[in-house]
Formats: sequence, structure tokens, C-alpha cells
Amino acid sequence: METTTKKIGIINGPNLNLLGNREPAVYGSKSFEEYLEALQGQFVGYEIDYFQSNHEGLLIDKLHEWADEKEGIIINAGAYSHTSIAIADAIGAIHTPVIEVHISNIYKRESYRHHSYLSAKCVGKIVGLGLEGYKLALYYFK
Ligand code: CA2
Repeated sequence: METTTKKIGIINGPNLNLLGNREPAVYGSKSFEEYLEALQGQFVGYEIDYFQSNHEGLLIDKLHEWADEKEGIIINAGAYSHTSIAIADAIGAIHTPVIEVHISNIYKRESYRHHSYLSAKCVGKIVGLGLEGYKLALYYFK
């Protein structure tokens, strides 16, 4: 019997490497690597690749690289979501469906976090559900 693997990429942007270390009241107390390990156990038959960078251009390079490789991409571009037309353009330029995730409820926070340049280029967006947002996005790609 033939088995297929679903290839999904998760991209986290600036400061998300600090998850689990600081601001647990806003972002929780688990590192993303810990969370990802648990996710990988729950999503058998998935190949989930993870990339984090604090640099805008590297996030764009990864979107280009994964465009033909992945069936779906989940992105939390952090604060670049609110500023980066370049990342929005990169998402708009690829055919792979992209889901935007935010750990916190950006609409309950400062008004400058309410707008994301990425949202209109993504198939959908999940906000405010903590790290579980990434899991829900994975279900979409099932
Ligand atoms: O809620 C989200 O996921 C955000 O994308 C997180 C970004 C923020 O700029 C967005 O407005 C909303 C910030 C990520 C910072 O992550 C930290 C994690 C732990 C400690 C400090 C920062």
C-alpha cells in the first residue's frame, strides 16, 4: 500500500525564538520546539518543517524556497505582519496556500497590531488561541 506524506512548513518571525523564556502571560511558557515535538507526534503522516528567523529577507527566502516543496505553509511573521509589504508580496507570489497565525489576540492589543499586510494574501488566519492555533492550521491542511 502506498503511503503519502503531507509536507507542511511552519515559519516563525522575529522574537518568537524567545517563546517559553519571557512574557509567559502573553505567549505561554512552552518553547516552540517543545510544542512542535508534541505536534509531530500527533500528526503522523505529516512532515512538518520549522524555520524561525529574526530577519525579514530570510523569511521571504524561505517562502520562495518552500513554495514548490510544501503543500501548505503556516506563518506567524510576528511584528513584521503589521509592517511588511515585502512578506505580503512573497505570499501573494506563491501558489502554496498560507495560513497566518498569531498566538495572542492581536485585536485585544495595541491598535498598531490590528492590521496585518499578510491577511489578504493568506487563505485564512487564526488569532488568540495560543500555540494551539498552529495545530488548528495543520488540521486545515489534512
Ligand atoms: O501574537 C502573536 O503571535 C504575534 O505575532 C507575536 C509578535 C507580535 O509583535 C505580534 O503583534 C503578535 C511578537 C512575538 C514576540 O514573541 C515573544 C515571545 C516571548 C517573549 C517575548 C516575545
